[in-house]
Amino acid sequence: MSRILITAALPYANGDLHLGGVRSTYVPADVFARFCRLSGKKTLFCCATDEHGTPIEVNAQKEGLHPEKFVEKYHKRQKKDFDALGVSFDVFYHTHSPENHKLSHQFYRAAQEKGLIFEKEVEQTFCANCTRFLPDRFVKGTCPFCGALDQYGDGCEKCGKVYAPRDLKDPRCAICGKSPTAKKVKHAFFKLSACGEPLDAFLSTAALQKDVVSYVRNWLTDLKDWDITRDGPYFGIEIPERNGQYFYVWFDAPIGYMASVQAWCDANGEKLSDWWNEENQVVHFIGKDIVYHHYLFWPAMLDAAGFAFPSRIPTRGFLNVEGEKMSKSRGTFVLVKDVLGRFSADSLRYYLCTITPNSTADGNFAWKDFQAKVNNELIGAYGNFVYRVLSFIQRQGGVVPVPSKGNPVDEAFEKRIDAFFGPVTRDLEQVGVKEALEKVMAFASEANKYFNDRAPWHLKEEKELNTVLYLSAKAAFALASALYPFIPFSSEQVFKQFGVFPKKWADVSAFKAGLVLSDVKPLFLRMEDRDVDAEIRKLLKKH
Ligand code: B3M
Ligand code: ZN
Repeated sequence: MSRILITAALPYANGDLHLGGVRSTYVPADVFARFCRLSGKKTLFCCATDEHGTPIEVNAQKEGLHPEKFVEKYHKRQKKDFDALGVSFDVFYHTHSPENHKLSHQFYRAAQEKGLIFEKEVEQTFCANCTRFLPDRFVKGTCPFCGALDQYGDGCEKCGKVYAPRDLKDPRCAICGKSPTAKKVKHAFFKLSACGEPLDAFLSTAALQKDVVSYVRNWLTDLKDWDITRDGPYFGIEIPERNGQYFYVWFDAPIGYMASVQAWCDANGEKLSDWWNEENQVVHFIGKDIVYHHYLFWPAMLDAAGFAFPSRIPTRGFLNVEGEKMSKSRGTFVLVKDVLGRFSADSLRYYLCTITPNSTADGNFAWKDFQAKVNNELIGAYGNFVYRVLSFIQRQGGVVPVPSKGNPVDEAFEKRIDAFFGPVTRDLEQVGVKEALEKVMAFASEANKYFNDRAPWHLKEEKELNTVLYLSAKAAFALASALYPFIPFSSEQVFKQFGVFPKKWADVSAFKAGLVLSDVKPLFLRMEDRDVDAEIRKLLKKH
């Protein structure tokens, strides 16, 4: 049976998880991974912290920690957030690892053998006082575009323009404050300009996201060779034959996907080649800010090293908060752990799925919208239905009753229970999380309507009452099964109340008359105004 390998973009071990990343990448990837596993596919869901590069080195210095200690600290914190959110990685590894070291050298050598690595002299910023090269973040100065003071060497936080450290007016070494000089040095380049043909073939992969491919194709005519080295000291993977130079973080970062698979395989007696091959699917979930790296650099590197191209790269847009760009200083930079401090993981997962279409469209997180979707849809259409049905049965003795045939309304409803999975499955196969969820919720409304119309509290005839209760309970079980990939915690609660778990995706045969209900209680807490308003006030305070 073919296998499916799912990866989610590797978060920098440089801070806590924020809503933008979980909305674009981790929640959709987790929904898909859970759906694949439940569908019986052999699935491996991998991620790691991205631990190299200058921003990490700079921040480690600020915290007075060695980069190794620093990334370890954030790796642990992110792991905790992922667990709390129910993101079910099979492996959450590190890019600063022996596996990644080894594979990065393998990729480099393979590219060399294919003639895709060449040397070129570049001018780098150098601090004579510190006797070191100063990569982007180690240089500060005045923005050449808008004149903002005290900006980093890689771009201006005021006007958003991107530039090289040497473009800064009045550049200074961020460590000692002295003005740096320029020094010529040889770097290794990856000859992306020679990869037009394989990249063209890759971009013809049918399952790639059309809205992305259409603009990536424009870049093919002007492929720029890529500087993959950085001068030491640099927190990264050293290239011994280049004498004190390191791989640029973006060279070893995607190899980190593979290194995580390798680490998992070593621990589980399997082989990397059993996962990463032409027969299987390799699916990378990413945000649209890293399209260039995943649609060009990475496939070119894979091709050079003789590995299969990815099958899909689900690519999602940015998240705004209350209509504004996420920004730390404006208080719109919302952390996962802050939301989970007050509201449940399933509420957050549900809401994020409703604002994440199968495209690069940006989403907007708004507290009042979050509250309305949770209270009206998740609880109003689903949670209350399940609770009403199960507590009704509980009051009748707590056993799922035996149904009878004959009533056309009931029979039509039973057909709907069996049929609604079909379109949901098709959406999920295409990684359409929002689209699939909307279809499940449409069925929840149908189930509600059925329960209200058939009003079991008015039914006197036992056979009829039993049938309505049986079918309503079956609908509740089917809904919990269909919602499991999206909101696993509450679905598990429903399965426990029934005492059985679904055997497979879209298979409700575990549900039957005679099941004894236990511990029936509401699945969710309403989001109250006072809590939501407190979050909004927090946001306004920073404005
Ligand atoms: N660490 C995070 C980002 O730019 C970056 C992703 C690496 S994926 C191989 O969003
Ligand atoms: Zn200096």
